[in-house]
Amino acid sequence: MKTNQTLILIKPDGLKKSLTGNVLTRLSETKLDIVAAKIAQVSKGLAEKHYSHMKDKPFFNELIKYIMGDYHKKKVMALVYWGPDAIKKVREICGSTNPEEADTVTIRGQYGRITTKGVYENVIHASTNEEEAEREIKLWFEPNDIIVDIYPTKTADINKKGKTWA
Ligand code: IDP
Ligand code: MG
Repeated sequence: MKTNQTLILIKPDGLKKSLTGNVLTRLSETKLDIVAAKIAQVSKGLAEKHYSHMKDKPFFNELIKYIMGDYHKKKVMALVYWGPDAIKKVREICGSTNPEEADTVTIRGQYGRITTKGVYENVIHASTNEEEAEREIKLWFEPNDIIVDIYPTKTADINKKGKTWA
């Protein structure tokens, strides 16, 4: 087992449906540590960076609107979970991308749906592998927001406080 970290987003449909508590309770089954958490509003720039690997998909524009909260609430909850096999354990409890194919006891199987426009409203995002986790965690969080040292940092120039990603 390898200790690693993963970015989790409770997406706008999860917040709109008051599923935050349910999702966090399901995630606690993993016995991982929460090492960062915040509520954030997703700008177009952040949304497009987060989903940059999807930009050629026919549903890309809908996906950007979805994660920005155009259809629900304009906020997401972002978290970093850390511990043995964090990436794998969290993906397992999330279930398959398509909420109708996801095992019914997973978070996406329990709470997700497909809209008439064909968007998978699947409640939760979780990083797929270590490279994706690193890119995403650095996109969503500053080093000082995370209570463990997971990636190398450098001290920012004297005009700025704190650390930045090295
Ligand atoms: P993942 O979230 O399970 O890692 P990705 O392939 O990275 O799945 O897709 C990112 C997000 O894009 C999904 O969570 C879902 O919201 C949306 N998505 C993925 N594939 C489809 C599709 O075929 N139709 C509609 N939406 C999709
Ligand atoms: Mg993905």
